[in-house]
Amino acid sequence: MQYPEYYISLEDKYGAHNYHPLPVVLTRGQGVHLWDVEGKRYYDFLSGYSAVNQGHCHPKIVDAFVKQAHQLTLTSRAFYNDKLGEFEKYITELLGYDKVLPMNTGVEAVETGIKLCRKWAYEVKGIPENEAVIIVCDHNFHGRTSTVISFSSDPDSKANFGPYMGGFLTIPYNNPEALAEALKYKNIAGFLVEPIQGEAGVIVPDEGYLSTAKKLCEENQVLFIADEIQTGLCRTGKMLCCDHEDVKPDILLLGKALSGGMMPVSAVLTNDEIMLTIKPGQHGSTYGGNPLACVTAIASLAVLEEEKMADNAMALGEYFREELVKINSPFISAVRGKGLLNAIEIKSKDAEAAWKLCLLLKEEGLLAKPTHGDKIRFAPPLCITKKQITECIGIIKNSLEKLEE
Ligand code: IF1
Repeated sequence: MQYPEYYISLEDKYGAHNYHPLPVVLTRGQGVHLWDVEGKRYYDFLSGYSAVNQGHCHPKIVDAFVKQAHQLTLTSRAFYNDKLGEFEKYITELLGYDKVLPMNTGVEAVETGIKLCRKWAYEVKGIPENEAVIIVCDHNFHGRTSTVISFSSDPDSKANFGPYMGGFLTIPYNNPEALAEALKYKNIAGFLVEPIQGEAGVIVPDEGYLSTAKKLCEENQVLFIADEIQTGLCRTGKMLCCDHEDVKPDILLLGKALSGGMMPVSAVLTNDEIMLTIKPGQHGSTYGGNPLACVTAIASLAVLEEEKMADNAMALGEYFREELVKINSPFISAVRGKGLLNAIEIKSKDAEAAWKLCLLLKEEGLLAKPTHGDKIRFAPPLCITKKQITECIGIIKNSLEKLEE
């Protein structure tokens, strides 16, 4: 065992400086807990940015993963394998779609959704070649490829990575009138939206926004593409966040918790009319649909269902926000969220207050990370219990009391 400083200095010296982590070096995880290299235990309130909804190293997912790792991990899609079809059947039946296209990272699912939408626009809707436009929202976060950052409004993600990809039109989020106006433009193919904007600071749109947006898209023969990479898979208290408004996206993007944190697994689900516009050789990925990913994904979805994680997220999310409000701290200017995807906004003269609070939380045994300076996301694994949430509220309260003006 080495001191934490050792591991931090290794990353600092040999790794790219594209992150600014909290100074904690983790070595083990189980359920809602993480342990650092000195043996200190923490509650994980980030859950790998919602990739470990099922909890760290869930035994059922680990078993499926290890068993398959001994048997067969990758064939490429040049051949069939005996796990891909089973995964495809499982996930399409579970979520009610005709077909699925498996990829790896979240942003690859977004790229795939964009490509499918464009292909459908040219070959089914009849938009003239290279003229298709996809509407996106201000302050979106959909990943970091050069296409996806082309329609980001975050200067950090975007600046000096040009030239950018065209064919995107940005409108304000949570604004059906703006969507209705944008849909009047020529050659609109799709509307890409996060049901809750995660990176922007857990921005929950008004009730009815998603259903209105879906209806407007339908009226204009435009595909409603939901990025549920962060909001999906029980995080917000339903299997999908769109389920809160009984909206069924034309194209559904999933990632993160699809593998319970074991490996990158993402998926795009849609109907035959859209999916079958892509023919052999027109899209793919070496690792997409590999048997190890497929069995891990089936186990990850099964755990969400068997352990009723949506219901737990819904009930404990309500309780958590209520208790946060009761703390009544002068530093908290907003509490918002849905299910166990939550955030607080920190109000202080000190611009570093949110970072300092996260350091205090770490000392008290809870890990969370600030974004945009003043927001802190609270998103524990969905296997957390009421007793544990209550203990965490105590930790948050103590830390806020130690925070200095
Ligand atoms: C990072 C936030 C979370 C996503 C949505 C696609 C992707 C993401 C809605 C891409 C990824 C991440 C990536 C992570 C930080 C993070 C994040 F802070 F940006 F908002 F989750 F909270 N669509 N979200 O949220 O998925 O390719 O990364 O698998 O470090 O950049 P990916």
